[in-house]
Amino acid sequence: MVWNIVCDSSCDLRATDVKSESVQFETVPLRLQVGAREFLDNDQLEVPDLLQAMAAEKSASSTACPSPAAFARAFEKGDRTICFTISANLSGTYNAAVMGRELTLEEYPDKQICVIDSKSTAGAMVLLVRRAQALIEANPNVDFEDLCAQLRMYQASLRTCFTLENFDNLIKNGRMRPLVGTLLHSLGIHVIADATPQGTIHVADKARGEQKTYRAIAALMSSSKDCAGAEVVISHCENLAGALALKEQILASLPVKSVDILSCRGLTSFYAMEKGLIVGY
Ligand code: X90
Repeated sequence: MVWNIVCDSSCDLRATDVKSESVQFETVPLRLQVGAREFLDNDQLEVPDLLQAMAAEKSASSTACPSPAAFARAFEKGDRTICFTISANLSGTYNAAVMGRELTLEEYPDKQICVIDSKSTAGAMVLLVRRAQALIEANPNVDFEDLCAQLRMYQASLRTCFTLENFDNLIKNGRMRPLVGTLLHSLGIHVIADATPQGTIHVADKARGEQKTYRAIAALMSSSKDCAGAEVVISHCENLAGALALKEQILASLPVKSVDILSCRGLTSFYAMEKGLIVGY
């Protein structure tokens, strides 16, 4: 019995980040189009190269979800697969994974495949992968449907918020409404956004200066759910110093269990842009 955990590449884990005797882990890459150049968001992608190309490019840039066949190739490698995707309200990735599941089951009707919409991305997906891995390792014979139900409940308990220096790519690609008024024009204002329960982006708050921004993020986290014992994952786009300062603020003001820091892979770097911080908890 081979257990498979599959994610799209917006989950900021690399293949080497998941070590397990009993579970295989694979990420299916999205594609990033910067002017005439295409980057595949795999483990070989160098984020600084991507950011440099983005800064140099004047024409439109965009991203594209993986094909159903790419998911099917990943699903075929296991007997039982748990797949997490980026929010279906932000990307066609979830639908591609569901179609990939159908393709796989046509050929291998005995396989079991569960596709779960994370309604988020980045750290929330990392937490889902870790929970799936822990539950499978604790009981490799766990009932498949029970496991999927537990993971769906965990998904619904997770929250995401983020702050970016630059929302251009999210707005230009139609993933969020344009910022208005003071949000757009005041210098030094940091916009803090969060994920709605449906997996869309919502502007939640604003703050002036970095320390106040981190305090506002901690306050938003505390009002969004009971954070006692929560595991927190911060993804940063070339902003380790910011991630460390935010981690300190979270540990000082919330009763969370742990705060891990990861660097953004390609897809989250494309949208979070330089200095972006995304918090899953
Ligand atoms: O299908 C595609 O081409 C991918 C489109 C992805 C669009 C948005 C990615 C945003 C990632 C900001 C964090 C947002 C968390 C929001 C959760 C609802 C970076």
